[in-house]
Amino acid sequence: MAEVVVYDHPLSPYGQKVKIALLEKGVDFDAPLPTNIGSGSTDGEFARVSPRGEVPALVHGETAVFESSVILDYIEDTWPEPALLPASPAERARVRMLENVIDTHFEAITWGLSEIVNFGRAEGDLAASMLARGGEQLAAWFAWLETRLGDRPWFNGAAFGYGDLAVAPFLNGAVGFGHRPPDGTALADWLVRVNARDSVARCARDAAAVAGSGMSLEAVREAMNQGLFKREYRDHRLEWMIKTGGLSVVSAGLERGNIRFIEPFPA
Ligand SMILES: N[C@@H](CCC(=O)N[C@@H](CS)C(=O)NCC(=O)O)C(=O)O
Repeated sequence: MAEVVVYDHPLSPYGQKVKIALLEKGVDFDAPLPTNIGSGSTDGEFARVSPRGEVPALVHGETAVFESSVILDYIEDTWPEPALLPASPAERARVRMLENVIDTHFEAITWGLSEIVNFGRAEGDLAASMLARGGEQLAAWFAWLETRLGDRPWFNGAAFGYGDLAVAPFLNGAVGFGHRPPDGTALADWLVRVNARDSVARCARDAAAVAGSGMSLEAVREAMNQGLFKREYRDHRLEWMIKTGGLSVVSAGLERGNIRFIEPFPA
């Protein structure tokens, strides 16, 4: 058993951020899949260390940390070499803002596409219109990211770092739904460059292996009907559903009891 445990699901871009940081720093870790993840009723050590029932959660000796950005701070503080954050306060703030935008506004879109494509939450015209709007939103974020990258080789600056691991898993997620940065853009070139990095490539391979071995859509729908999934409709994800025309998806989920929100943590 490694000294560090990261509760994880290979498809989680947040989990990938954490694993990329550990791989870059050469920290050995185990990455178990929590039992019942996504069911709304997790248990054991995972439930204790991750009261939201979310991956990633990191356990290192007596220390347990949830929330990927907080975990990344813990990793940087505990294993400072090689440094992943840029050196100056202004540059650190720049990549942390980038991370925040990607974690919230960008991820909500790929999560929403997954709810429709993989979990069958909408059908027919509604599904088509939500998928189209999601594609338009991603294209707009690609254009914004192009301006953030500017003429830097890496989002972090002169070398790969925090700014890059905070973007790569999420862009790869969008590519998985058929939305990629336009050819000839700096962002498209960066995506090729970042995916050549061993740490990023390993996480992308693990994610692709799980995606390729996933349940059929019929099996997922059957599992939903049996109440085996109760997915978290949190903050920006809920906003995405509503602003993209999926209020009826939220209502249906509430009626059927297959979506969940965060409750107060056990005392
Ligand atoms: N803000 C959290 C988000 C983590 C998160 O949303 N994880 C998802 C997987 S991508 C999860 O575990 N969801 C559990 C569920 O839907 O029940 C972080 O940065 O760690």
